[in-house]
Amino acid sequence: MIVRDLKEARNSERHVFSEGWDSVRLLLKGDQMGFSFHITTIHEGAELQMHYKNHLESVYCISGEGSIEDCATGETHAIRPGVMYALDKHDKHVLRGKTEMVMACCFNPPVTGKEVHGPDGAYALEVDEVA
Ligand code: 9YT
Repeated sequence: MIVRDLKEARNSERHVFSEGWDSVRLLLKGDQMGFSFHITTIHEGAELQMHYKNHLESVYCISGEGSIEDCATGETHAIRPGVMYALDKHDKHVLRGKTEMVMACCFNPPVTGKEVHGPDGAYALEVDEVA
């Protein structure tokens, strides 16, 4: 069994920071669960273009308000607590934080912890790396 406390993970290398967001990786590939699990904070006013070409992701909004734009259709969906979105088609999207938003996220395949967002907003697939 794996038990982790978000407060403790926040003060460890599991907590990564980037422009407009930060994220605590509670589960990574190295935990061998078949998915990774993150508590991500989108900062107020952030506008993030993302495209996970190699990963499927589902995201549940715990707190805050914002929106997600589906770049394929131009549709924008409101995000508020209780709303989930799943990028089941590796959907290119723009996430906008009207306020700070706290999101619980799962990735399949799991994030290793060593990815960086490429210029296209994707994470490369690092098959051999274990976080
Ligand atoms: C909301 C969202 O896209 N979260 C992604 C997780 C974050 N980019 C991470 O932990 O790398």
